Amino acid sequence: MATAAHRIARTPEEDGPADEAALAVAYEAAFDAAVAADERIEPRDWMPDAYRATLVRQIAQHAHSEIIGMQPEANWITRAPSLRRKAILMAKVQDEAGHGLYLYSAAETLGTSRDELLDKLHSGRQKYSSIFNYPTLTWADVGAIGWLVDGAAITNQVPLCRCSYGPYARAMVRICKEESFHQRQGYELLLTLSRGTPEQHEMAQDAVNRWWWPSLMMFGPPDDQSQHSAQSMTWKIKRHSNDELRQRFVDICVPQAETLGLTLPDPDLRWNEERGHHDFGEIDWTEFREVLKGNGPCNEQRITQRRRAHDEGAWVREAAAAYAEKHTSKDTVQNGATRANNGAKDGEAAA
Ligand code: BYC
Repeated sequence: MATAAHRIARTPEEDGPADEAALAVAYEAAFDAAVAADERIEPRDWMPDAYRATLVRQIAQHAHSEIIGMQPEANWITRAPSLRRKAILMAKVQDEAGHGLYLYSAAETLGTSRDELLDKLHSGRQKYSSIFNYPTLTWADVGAIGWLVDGAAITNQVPLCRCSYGPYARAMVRICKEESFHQRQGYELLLTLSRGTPEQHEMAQDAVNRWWWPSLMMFGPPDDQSQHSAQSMTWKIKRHSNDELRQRFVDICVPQAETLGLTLPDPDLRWNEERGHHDFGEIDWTEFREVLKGNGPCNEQRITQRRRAHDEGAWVREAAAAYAEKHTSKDTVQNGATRANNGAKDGEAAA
């Protein structure tokens, strides 16, 4: 039986000459039906231009966050306190690079090249997550990033595994599995520090104090100021609003902080029996907006380092392109030769 998604995969050519306006209406209706039926929209399906643009915006911002997000933690690779911690941290930072690759590939299925997206990141025309504009001052920050930043990422990203756009949803499945490992390593690191010497405990507490509020900002502006949420939820790109996910994250963190023996730096944090959730204090949205404008503590450093890494990697891209080119031409020659050979053999057989 043809599903709505199959119907929208049909192109105008397949439908034969018809009234273009009527076709556009039919495609839009089929797209809406596919979304309503929780079917996946795939790259070759018809989709509204605004849906495509929204996905490119969100996936690009997400991909950029993954690769910029390598920087704060990479800062501690050379100073990890043991070989075990160093190996774990290197694996984690490498995972983030991989996540960037899956996401840039997902964006490519929408017709946007990785070069184009990187160019927009480097020229400041596309954003990355606010969270990566804060410094990693001590080793405990690696733990706080794992517990809070990766924890917030999982809370936000698990629902994205059900995103209406197939390639993004599928990329998120693997990303979430890896993020879950990242979150646990951060939690275990903080637990070790918290149960260590008084100085180590204090270092863990200080890191949590500094990362708590920026982690809450990761979920984006409050719902009444979120310009994209309503449309993204109608399209089932987002499944929950920013405030819903933020609340879920706070509710998850409170008991975890108790087990860690650490406090969350919010005097207004308390259980609300009536709501069945924790109330929490006012987020400093002025700080959030300033970070988004480029005025956070590390914005300049992060983007400068990213541009430098890109420039220094130019020779790798050139070598890879030359290698691919060489193999394509070799394959073409070889395929040509094989075809000629096969032709000759067929001729022999016929003779
Ligand atoms: N930082 O209408 P809204 C990671 C922007 S990676 C910066 O609510 P939307 C990790 C927003 O883009 C973490 N900008 O937007 C990696 C929009 O501006 P534009 C990244 C933000 O899209 C390595 C404007 O504010 N995760 O976890 O409906 C190591 C209005 O917002 C932020 C993702 O990207 C922010 N925090 O919702 C460890 C997940 N918040 O584009 C961890 C996928 C909002 O109009 N993305 N803005 O100029 C999403 O789920 C959504 O895009 C957001 C925002 C919830 C972030």
